[in-house]
Amino acid sequence: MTVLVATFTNTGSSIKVGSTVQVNGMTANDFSSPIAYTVTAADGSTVSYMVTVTTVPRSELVAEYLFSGNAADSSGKGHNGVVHNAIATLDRFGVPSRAYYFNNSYIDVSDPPGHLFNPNTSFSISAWLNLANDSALEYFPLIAQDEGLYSTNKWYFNYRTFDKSWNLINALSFHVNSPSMGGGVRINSDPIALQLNTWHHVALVRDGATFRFYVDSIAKGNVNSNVVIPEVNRPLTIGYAEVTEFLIGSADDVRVYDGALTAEEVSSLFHEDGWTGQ
Ligand SMILES: [Ca+2]
Repeated sequence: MTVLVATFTNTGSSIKVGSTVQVNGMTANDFSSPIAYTVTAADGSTVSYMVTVTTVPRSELVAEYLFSGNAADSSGKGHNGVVHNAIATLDRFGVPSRAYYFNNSYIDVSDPPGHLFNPNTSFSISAWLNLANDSALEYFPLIAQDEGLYSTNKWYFNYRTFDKSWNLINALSFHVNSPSMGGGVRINSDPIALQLNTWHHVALVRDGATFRFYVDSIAKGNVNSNVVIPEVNRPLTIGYAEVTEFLIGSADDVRVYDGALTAEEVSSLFHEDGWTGQ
């Protein structure tokens, strides 16, 4: 943070931070605090822009799957995944073997059993999804822990085109169930209609009694819920849930945090490595 070099394009005659002329891709600054960039136009008039750098703290990261040729957990917490027939594929930058394509395949993380994080206070899930074209599908599992079908212990984050009653919803959905919950709870984002064959960043943040959804860093719904997520005595799975539901498409950079990400931190994850959208 203390020696970061910015790249920028500009019109006008100069850009300064304080009295120091800034050179694109050259001048380093300390971004521990917001910095004012002052642009001077040809007529001598000036405009200042405050620039704030947000990084996502890794202290609350409990699992991180960058899929750089395997499903290793790079969080340092040792929750390594095992790949079951998922195929290494291009990531959003077009780099080979940096994401996984799923089609009746999955990754599971069996060590250790039980919660990787405390789901009943605050947690966050961040990932990239690229849904393949299959009009027959109504659900796209991203990540889950479940003991099976119906009213078994589970939490399950997915994208759904239809709800249980076959109403078109096109929403990110967080489903919780247990033997004592009957039909369970479905917490849905605003309608979002993810484009197929396109990388989208999706995020779910639980901040106490509020669930927040984001797509490509844009807020897509706040839902109040005090749902109690049960202990689930089954492995965490990526690309698969509830015995029969499989992701058809690619996923990448799946991260789970034991804390609530801010909107700025979600935006920082969306823009990671210079991504500006597809
Ligand atoms: Ca990746």
